[in-house]
Amino acid sequence: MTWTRERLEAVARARLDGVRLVVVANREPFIHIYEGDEIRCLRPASGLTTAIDPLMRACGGVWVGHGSGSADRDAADERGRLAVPPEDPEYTLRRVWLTPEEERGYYYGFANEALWPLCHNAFTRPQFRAQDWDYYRQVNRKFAAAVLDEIGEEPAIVFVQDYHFALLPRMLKDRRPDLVVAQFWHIPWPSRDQFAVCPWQDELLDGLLGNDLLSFHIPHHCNNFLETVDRALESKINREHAAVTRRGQTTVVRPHPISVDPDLIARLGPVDGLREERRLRGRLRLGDLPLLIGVDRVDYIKGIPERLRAVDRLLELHPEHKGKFAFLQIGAPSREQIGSYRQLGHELDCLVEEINNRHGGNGWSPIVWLHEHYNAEQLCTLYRAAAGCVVSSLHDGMNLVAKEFVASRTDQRGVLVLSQFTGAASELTDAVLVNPHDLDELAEGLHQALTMPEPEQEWRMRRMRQQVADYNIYRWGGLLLTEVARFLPAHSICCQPQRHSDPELLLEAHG
Ligand code: GDG
Repeated sequence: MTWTRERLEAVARARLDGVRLVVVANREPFIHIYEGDEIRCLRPASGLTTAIDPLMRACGGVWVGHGSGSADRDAADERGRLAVPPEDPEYTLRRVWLTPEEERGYYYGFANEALWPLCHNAFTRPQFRAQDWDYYRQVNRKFAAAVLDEIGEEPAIVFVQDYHFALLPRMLKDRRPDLVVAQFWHIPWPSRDQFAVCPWQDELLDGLLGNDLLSFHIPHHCNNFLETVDRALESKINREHAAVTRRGQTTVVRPHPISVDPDLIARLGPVDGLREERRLRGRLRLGDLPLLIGVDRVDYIKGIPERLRAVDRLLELHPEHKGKFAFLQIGAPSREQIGSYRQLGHELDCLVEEINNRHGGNGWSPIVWLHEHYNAEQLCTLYRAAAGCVVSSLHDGMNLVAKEFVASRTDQRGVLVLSQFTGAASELTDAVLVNPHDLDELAEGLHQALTMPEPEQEWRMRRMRQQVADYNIYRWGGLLLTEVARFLPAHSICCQPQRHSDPELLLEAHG
């Protein structure tokens, strides 16, 4: 039976029954900014908010996040609270205020210059600064205080998101051992030798072992985590049940591949999609050329330079494509306070100019580079207009762009060229899978996207669409919730998983 929003809502009601759900994520799902004297509400571009927002809409509860917009204080009450989505409220957003020093040290510093490169095999060296680490601890404490304030004396499930809060689970458990705490780590977990270079690995691991449940996208990341703990800390590891016991507390470690809402994506976009496509093509001077597209935050893990060099190589290997297609790269600006991200932006500007100068002419340029944010409707129009979508991440926990592309292709056409180093590659095995470090292989992938016969596009796309429909975001949320609810004391839930009538829940939550 397919997972839907309604089924997730029913599971949430049955499992939570009066127990509060508190989600903690650095990023807020809605951000208020000043434009002149006007306040505008925006939805930030990130895989995490794309994935958790539907879960919150289905379950209700509180989302605790960093209030980072210029008008955020004015749009919230004195405790930093407001009902969201603003036009049709379904849950509460609680904003936590950080000083500029805290944001620099905790977010840009430790989370994004130490943990992010540490966990991704993208050959960018992590920066370990003691001051950033101090801020990371301080901000984790600040969020713990906000969560405890929201919960009061009530029972609650706290669902922590990502690498910004490795210390938070232990802090919560120390204060309230009765809370159920779970965490989803949205990025890969590296090998134990890679993680061991972090000067604070023991504290980070101990913090994470405050969770009752710790979840990653794929089994490989779970195994890496267990091996890291085994090497670094005094603890008891039960391999058969993928569980770690330390200081009298057990943490189970489980894979849950995140996904998207394919029905919502299929409905997204303008009523007259073709007219919108023509308008976009006209504005970008693309004529009727077949399009290859890339959509990413500008981040060194996404393999964007590799992809552009593959366009260059494609034109060397297959000059017959000259003048016959365009590669459209959307790069949403990201983390620009960090030097390596600014540098990447400059590198991309230069690379595009160099490749376009080498191969372009007669009014044609192979690459169109749009270093700006596009809205979700525009992205869907582009996904549908494209002959192929290229995801060439050097390493990626999952990669939701790949799944969004597939979900938007209601016409069963289009080719997905996908890096084998994404979590998505273990599910979307009918994509053209490539090693982004192998320039010729990536270039051949682009060639395949431009030349694949329609019947082959169709059978590959049908199978990938089925996969995304079956393993959608509601399934992710429903199975995680079911698994987390098993940690609630018997009196606070109305039905235990063993008594649930849905066989898929029983099998998957216990399997
Ligand atoms: C992390 C992990 C994991 C991109 N540009 C624009 C825009 N986007 C949206 C996409 C997609 C999201 O941002 C990006 O999601 P990803 O999954 O590709 O990547 P990360 O942000 O790195 O997310 C990743 C994810 O967490 C979830 O667990 O999959 O591995 O790194 O939804 O559509 N959205 C809009 N304008 C843009 O210009 N509106």
